[in-house]
Amino acid sequence: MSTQAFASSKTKAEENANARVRQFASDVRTGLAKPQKELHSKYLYDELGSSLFEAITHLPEYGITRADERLLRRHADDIASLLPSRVAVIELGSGVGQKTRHLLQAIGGDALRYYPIDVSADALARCESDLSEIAEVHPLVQSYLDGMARATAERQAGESFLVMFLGSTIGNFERKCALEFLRDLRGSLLPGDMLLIGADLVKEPDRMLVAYDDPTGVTGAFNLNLLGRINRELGGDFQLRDFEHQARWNEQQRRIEMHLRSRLNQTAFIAEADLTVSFRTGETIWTESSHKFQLSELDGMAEQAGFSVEGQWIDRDWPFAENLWAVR
Ligand code: AVI
Repeated sequence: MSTQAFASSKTKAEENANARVRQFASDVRTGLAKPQKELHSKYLYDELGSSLFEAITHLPEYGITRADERLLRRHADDIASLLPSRVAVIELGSGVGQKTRHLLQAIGGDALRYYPIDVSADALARCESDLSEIAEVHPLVQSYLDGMARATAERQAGESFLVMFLGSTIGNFERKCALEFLRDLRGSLLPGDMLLIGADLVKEPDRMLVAYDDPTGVTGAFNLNLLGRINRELGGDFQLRDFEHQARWNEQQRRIEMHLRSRLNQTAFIAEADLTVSFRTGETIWTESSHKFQLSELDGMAEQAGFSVEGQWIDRDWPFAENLWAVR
């Protein structure tokens, strides 16, 4: 690369990074001005947040990842047998891609292309080194829909895509937004393409609550890191010790909500957002929702988003459903 080309690509990268900081600052300003203060859950996942989430997936109280992996391990051959014969795989929010290994092996073939999409470059680097013996790995450090556009642009003649959206990440969308997202996803696919989507099912509230408020405090650290991230990236002065993690089951909306509760009356300043924000004792910032699903609801979502249901596998130890949908 010439010196000039290098300087211009560096400037572009800097511009993108500045735009990301401005967007983060603007979202923080908007979210903290609401009567129920909130911060978008996508900001939980910087490099430290992604590592803490990876640790959550190993907690004995958090059954989602193991249920998802069990289903994929036990039913990989059944799932593969329902896929079109020439298929390339895209995974939204792959992380290190550990759960996907079984299905990639079951699909097989000499030149299986796998496009893991994630915001964590570290997780994707591990994903590539772990799975490159099974598939040609094309990591994409991008948002879901941008990554989808990049991957589907590489569709070859006669080929279909299998999109994987595992781990019940669909539950982190508000129900209405989940449907809009699935419709957008459907819009970026063609008839013959398929979606494998994992969804956590409603279960006893105590079991769900402890999964999001583990006694080791890993989920608490994951949640509090959001304030740490604001301090690091936006020049905030949050005292993390003056907030505590809280998980709540909202029965009416069938979701676990994570909040950060202020332990005292306090004020924080966020330089990049030019914002001073006050908290009363007990006031919370709502940081995440994890919606839980009924089986009948999942089939309705497929129908409304333009998919047909081709298969469903349920884990009995930790009620969780793996769903295979085809583009109609
Ligand atoms: C990524 N997502 C499906 C997780 C969940 O269960 O909602 C994120 C998480 N939040 C706290 N623990 C795990």
